[in-house]
Amino acid sequence: DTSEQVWGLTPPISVALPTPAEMQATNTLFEELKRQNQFEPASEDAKRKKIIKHLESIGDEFVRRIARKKEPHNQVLIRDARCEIFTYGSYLLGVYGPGSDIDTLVAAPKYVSREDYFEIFPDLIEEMAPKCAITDLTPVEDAFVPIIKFEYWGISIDLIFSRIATLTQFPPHGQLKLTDNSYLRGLDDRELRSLNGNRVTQEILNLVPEKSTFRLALRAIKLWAQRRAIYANIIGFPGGVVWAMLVARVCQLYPKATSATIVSKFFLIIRNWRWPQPVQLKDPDKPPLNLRVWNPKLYKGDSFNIMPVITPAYPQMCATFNITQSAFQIIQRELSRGGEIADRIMAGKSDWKEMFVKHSFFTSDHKYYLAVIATGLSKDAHKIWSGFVESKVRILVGDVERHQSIAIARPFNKGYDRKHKVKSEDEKQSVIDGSFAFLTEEEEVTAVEDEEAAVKIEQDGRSKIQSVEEVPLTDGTITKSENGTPASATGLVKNDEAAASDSLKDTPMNEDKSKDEGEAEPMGPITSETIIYNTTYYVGLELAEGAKSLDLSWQVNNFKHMCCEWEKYKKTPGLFLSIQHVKNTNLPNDVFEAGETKPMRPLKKQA
Ligand code: 3AT
Ligand code: MN
Ligand code: MN
Repeated sequence: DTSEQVWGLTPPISVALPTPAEMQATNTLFEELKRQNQFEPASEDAKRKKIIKHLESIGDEFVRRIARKKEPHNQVLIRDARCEIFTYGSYLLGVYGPGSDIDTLVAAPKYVSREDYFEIFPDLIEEMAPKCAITDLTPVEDAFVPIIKFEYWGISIDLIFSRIATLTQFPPHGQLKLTDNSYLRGLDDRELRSLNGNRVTQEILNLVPEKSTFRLALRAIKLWAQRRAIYANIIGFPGGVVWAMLVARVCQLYPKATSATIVSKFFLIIRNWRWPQPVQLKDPDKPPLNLRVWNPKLYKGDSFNIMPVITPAYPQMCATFNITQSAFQIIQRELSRGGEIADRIMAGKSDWKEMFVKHSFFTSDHKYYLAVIATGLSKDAHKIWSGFVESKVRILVGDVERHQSIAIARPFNKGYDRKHKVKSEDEKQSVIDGSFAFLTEEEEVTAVEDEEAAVKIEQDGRSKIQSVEEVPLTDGTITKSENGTPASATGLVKNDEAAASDSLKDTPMNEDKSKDEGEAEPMGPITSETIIYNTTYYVGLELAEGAKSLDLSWQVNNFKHMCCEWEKYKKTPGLFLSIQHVKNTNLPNDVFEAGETKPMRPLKKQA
C-alpha cells in the first residue's frame, strides 16, 4: 500500500487526494506557466536530445583515441572503449525552459584523465560536430568544477568530466548508474564534484512520490524565485538545486497532492520551518568512504548555516552554506508574500499572474545601494575578473550586514554588464572608478534632507525605506574625489545616464597595481576610442532603525584587499575594482524595464 509509504524522514502531513478546486488551480497554474513561455516547443526538445546523442559519439571517439594512445596493443580495450553521458541541472530534473542550458557530464574509464579531456575534447567537438554548430567554445580547466562551455546550435552546453576509477570498461550505453557509491572510489575532489550534480539530481527524483507533480510545482517555484530576485547561487541566494530540494521535501509531506497544493503548502512549510533544523530528503547512508559530510556536531562551521538544506547523495553537503542573514530575511519576506497570494489563489480570489509579478529592487525597495564595479580593459580579462568578483559579493554582503547601522544588505541576483567607449585618459579613469557622472554637493544635500519631499515620495509609493530620512549618509570611505569635477558621461555606450554619487580614487587595488607592474599601461595610451568593459553588482541597503551614520570603509577595504589577493588579478594587467554609493534617484536607466518608474529626486523647494 503506497499510502503507508514514508517519503523522507517523517510521515506525511496529509495523504488527501486533490479536490476538484485544487485540480483546477493546477490547470490554471500550467496555463499561466505556458503563457509565460516556460516550456519549450517539442522541436527544440528533439534538438536537445540530438545534441546529447552527438556528444555521446564524440565522447566515444575521445575514449577510443585515448585507449589507442595508451594501450595500442589492447584490441579488446580499444574495441569496447566508450564513454557515458549523464545530465544534471534543470535538464535532468525536467524543468528546463527555452533559455536553459544542458548540463552534461562525460564519464570515462579509468585510463582517461582530466588532462586528456582538456587536451583532446575541445578540438574533437569542433572536428566532429556538424559544420558551424559550435560557437563560443571555452575550456576552463582550473575551475572549482573544471568545465568546457560552448554553444551547440545556439543552446548553451556545460560539459564537465570525470573518470570512473573502478572501471576499465564501460557497459553498453544507458546501463551505468552513478547513484552507486562505489564509483566514487579513487577520485580526487574535482572528479567527486563533477559526479555530484548527476548523483544529487537523480536522488532528488527518486525521493519524490510523483515526479510530474514535483516538476510542475518546481517550475512554479523557480519562476517565482527568479521574478522575486531570490534565485542566485553565486550571489548568496538558493540556486536551482536548493529550490528543487525544498519543493521535493514538501512533495514528501503531501504525497498525493496536486502541484497547486504543493506550491501553496511550500510557502506554509518553508516559511515556518524551524531553522537551523536542516531540510533533508532522506536519512544519510552509512558512509561508504571517508569523505567529509555535513555534520554540525562534528564541524563547528556547519553549525553556522542559517537555513541548511542538505543534498541527499553521499557525501552529503549543505547546499545553502553561502546564504547570509540578509538573504534569509528577504527569503522569509518573499515566502510570506507568496503564501498570502497562494491562499488567495486557492480561495479563487486571485490568479497565478500575481504570484509571478517582478520584484521592486530598483524601483522602490531601497534608497541606498552599493555598486560593486569590476572593470577590465579587455573583454577576456573582464570576463574572468567579473566572475571572480561576483563570487565574492556575498562576503562583502556578510560584512556590511553586520554593521550596526545596517538592517539588511541585499545583493541583486545578477550583475549588469556595460560597455563604455572612452576617448581620453580622464574618461577612462572615470569609468573605472564609477564617477563618470555624479551629483553636485547641493543636489545631494537636497535629496537627503528635504523631508517634506521625501514624504511625498513615500506617498507615491516609490520608496519604502525612509525611516532615517534625516540621517545624512556620512561615509568615511566613500569620499568625493579630490578635484570634485564631475566627469563627462559622453563615453557611455549602453546607458548614458549612469550616475554614482561618490568616487574612491586611490583604491588599494590601484596601489597594488603600481607596485606589481610599475606604471605599465596595459592598452597603451588612449589615442582615439577605447572600449572598456565592466559589470556592476548592486547591493540594496536597508538602514537599521535609529541609524545615525554609516561608515563602510572597513568593509569596503576588506573586500578590495580580498579580491586583489587573487593570483589571477595580480598576473593580469588592466583589471580594476571600485565600490560606490548610489542613491535610488541616481540609478542608471538600464536597470529599469519599460513601464517601470525610476525613483525621482524630490524637486528643490523654492525658498
Ligand atoms: P537553468 O535551467 O540552466 O537556468 P539549472 O538549475 O540547470 O537552471 P545551472 O545550469 O546554472 O542551473 O546549474 C546546474 C547545476 O550546476 C547546479 C549546480 O549543481 C551546478 N552549478 C552551477 N553553477 C555552479 C557553480 N558556480 N559552482 C558549482 N556548481 C554549480
Ligand atoms: Mn542548467
Ligand atoms: Mn549550467
